[in-house]
Amino acid sequence: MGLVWKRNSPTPKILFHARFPEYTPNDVADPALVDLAISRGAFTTPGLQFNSSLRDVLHGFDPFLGLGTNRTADDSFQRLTYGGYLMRQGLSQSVPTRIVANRTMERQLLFDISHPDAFKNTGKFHTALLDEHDFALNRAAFAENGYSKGMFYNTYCNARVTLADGRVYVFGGHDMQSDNGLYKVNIFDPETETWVQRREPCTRSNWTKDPFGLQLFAGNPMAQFYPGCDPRNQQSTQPSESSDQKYARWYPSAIALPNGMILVAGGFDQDNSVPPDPNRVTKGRQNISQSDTAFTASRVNQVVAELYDPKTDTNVALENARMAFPLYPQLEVVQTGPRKDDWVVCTFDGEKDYGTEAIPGGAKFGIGGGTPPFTKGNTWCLNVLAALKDPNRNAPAKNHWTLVDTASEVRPYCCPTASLIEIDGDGRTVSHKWFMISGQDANGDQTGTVEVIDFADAKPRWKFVGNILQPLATSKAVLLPDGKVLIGQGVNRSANCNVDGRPCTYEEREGLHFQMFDPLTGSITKLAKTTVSRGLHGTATLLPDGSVFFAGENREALVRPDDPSFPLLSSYGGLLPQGDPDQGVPVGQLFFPPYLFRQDGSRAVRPVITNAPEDISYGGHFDITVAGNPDRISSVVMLRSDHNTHSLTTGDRYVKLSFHQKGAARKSDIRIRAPKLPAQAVPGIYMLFVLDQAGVPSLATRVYLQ
Ligand SMILES: [Cu+2]
Repeated sequence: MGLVWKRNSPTPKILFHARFPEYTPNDVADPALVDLAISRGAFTTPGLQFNSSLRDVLHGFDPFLGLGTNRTADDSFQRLTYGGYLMRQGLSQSVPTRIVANRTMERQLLFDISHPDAFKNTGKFHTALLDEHDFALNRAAFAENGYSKGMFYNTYCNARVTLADGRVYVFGGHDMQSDNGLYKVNIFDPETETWVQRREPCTRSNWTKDPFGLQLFAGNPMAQFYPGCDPRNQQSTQPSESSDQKYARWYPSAIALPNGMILVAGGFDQDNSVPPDPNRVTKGRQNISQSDTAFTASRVNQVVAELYDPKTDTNVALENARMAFPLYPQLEVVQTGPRKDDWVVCTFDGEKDYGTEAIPGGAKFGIGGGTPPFTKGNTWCLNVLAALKDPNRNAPAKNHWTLVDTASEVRPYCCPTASLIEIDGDGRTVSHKWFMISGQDANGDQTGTVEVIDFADAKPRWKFVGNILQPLATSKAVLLPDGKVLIGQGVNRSANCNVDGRPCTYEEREGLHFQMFDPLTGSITKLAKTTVSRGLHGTATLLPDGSVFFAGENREALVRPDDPSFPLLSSYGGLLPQGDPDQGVPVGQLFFPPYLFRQDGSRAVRPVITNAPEDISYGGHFDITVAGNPDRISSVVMLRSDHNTHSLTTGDRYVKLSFHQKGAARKSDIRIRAPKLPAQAVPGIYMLFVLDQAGVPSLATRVYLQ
C-alpha cells in the first residue's frame, strides 16, 4: 500500500493492492455453491481453502472431494483463466474470509483516511473476535478500486512507485500458475481514481460474461477454454500493447529517478518452455505431479533493467547493463557530482560474475530461486543515463555498473532500508546514509544486524552499526519525521529465533514488539507490542499526522492458531485448534510513536505550520509560517513515502533541510533552502514537517517538488 494525493486535497488516501485485484472473492468462489454445501465452503473450511474456485458438484466436478469424473483436480477458474496451470497457493492467502460482507469487495481498494468512519473501532485486540459489525464500522471509508475502475490484471507482488506527477506506476505481478510474470504497466490516476485504460484480456472479459463457465460447460463439459480464448496463448491473458515492458516479471523492484523516469530491476519469470500438464494431480495445496518440478526449473531471473518514461508511456530495455539480483532488490538514487545529471542508482546483492548464466533474456538458476546462492552483499551502482545514451544499448553486455563496496551481510529479499539525506544552506549534501536493517544472512537465517553506507563520503564503505532486538526477516521499517526508524512486524519462525538459546515465545516468533532505531546513535529502544502478526505481505506507511499505519498480510496468517480468545469449533469435528488459522480477518492498526506523547502519557503539544507553498523548486528557497515563536523549531524535513511491500522501502527518503528565521519583520516566518538537485530528492510529492526542540513533529503539509 501507499499514499495517493489528489491535487487539491489536504489529506491523502491509501491505495491497497492484494492478490486478484481484478476479482472479488465471490467472483472466484461461487457463494451459491458455498451455501449449497457449507461444510465444503471454499472460504473457511480447513484444508480446502487452498484450492481455487468451486465449480459445481451438480455438474460432476468437485475439486475438493474428488466426487467428479477423471478430472477431479480441475476447476473452472484454473482452467479458464489460468491456462490449466495449477494456481499455486490457491485462494488461501488472500480470499478466504469469514466476513461475508467482505466477499463482495474487490481486492484493490482506496482507503479514505479522512473519512469519519476510517478508524472507528470497538477496541477489540484479537482479530479472531472481529465480526461483521466491526467490518461494517469502516466499510464506508473503502472504495472498490479494481476491475470496476479498469484494473484487468493480477498485479499482486508488483513494483509500485509514485510518479513525479502523483500518479502511481504499477508494474508486473503474477500470471498463470502465479509464477509467470506480467509485462503490464498499469497507471493509477488519483485525480480520476481510475486506472489508465489497458487492454482487457479475453480470459477476464469471458469470466464476466459466463462466470465459472457454467454456460460453456453446459454445452461441453470437457471444454478447456472459452471459445477463441486459449489461456495458454499469451495474447489471451496479456494482449500486447505499446506500454508493455519487454520482460515479464514478478517481484521486481522499481524506483523513481531524478529525470522523472522509473527504473525497474530484477524480478523473475518462467521461460515458457514447460506447458501446463493436463494430467496434473493435486492434493490440498500440493501439486504431486511431475510437471511442477519441471515448471519451477524453467524459472528465469530477469537481468535486463528497463526504464519507463511516463511522458510516452513506453519502456526502454537496457540490454547493455545486465545484472542478476535476488527477489525485490533494494535500490537507491545516489548523487555523484554537482550537476543535474550526476547521479546513479545503487543496488544491493547484485552478482559480480554470473558467467555462463549471462544468456539473452535472463539468467537461469535452480528450483526455488528465491534466494540465489550467488549473492554477496555487493553494492553495484548503475549509471542509468550513460546506459540509456549508449549506442550499443541493444547489445547484451554488463556495462555501466560500478562496484562500490560489499557489505558483510547478504540480506537477499525482505530486508528493509532507510535512506536519510541532509542538505546544508548552500545546497550541498552533508550526508547520505543508506541503512540495511535485519533480514537474512548468507545462510538464509534471520539476522538482526544493521549496516550503513554514507554515499557522501569520498570512498563510501559499509559499516556495522548495531543490532535490533532480535533477528527478524520481513520487518517493516518506517522513516519518521524525527529521523528515527520505526521497526515492527518482522517475524522469525526459525527454531533458533533466540540468539541465547531460550525457546522462542509466540511473541518472539511473530515479532510483536515494535522497536525504534536511532540512526544517529545506532541505538534500539523497545516499544509497545501488538497482537497482530504480519509477515511477508504486511506493509506500513507513515501518515501525515505522524502516526504509522500497518496493514495487510496473508489472510491465513492474521489470526494466531492458538489464539486463546477464540473457542474450539466443534462444528468441524474438533479439527481446528483454539484460534482459527483459517480466518483471515483483514485488519489495520495505527502506531503512535513516542514523539506524540509527553512523559506523563498526555498528548504532546505540536508545532503548527500555518502556511506553506503547494509547489517548491530546486535550487531556490521557500518560506513557511509557523504558529508562535519560530525559535522553537529545531528541524525542517521533507519525507518521501512510496508504496511499500515485502519490506522493500526503496523510494522512501528523509530529507533534512537547512533553514533560518526570516527576520524581525516577519517573526513567524521560516526560510528554507530547497533541495538543489533532483538526485537529493527526486521530483514529486513530499510531506513537509517541522519539529520543535522536544522532537515533536507538526502535522505534515504536502509539497510538490519540481
Ligand atoms: Cu509476494
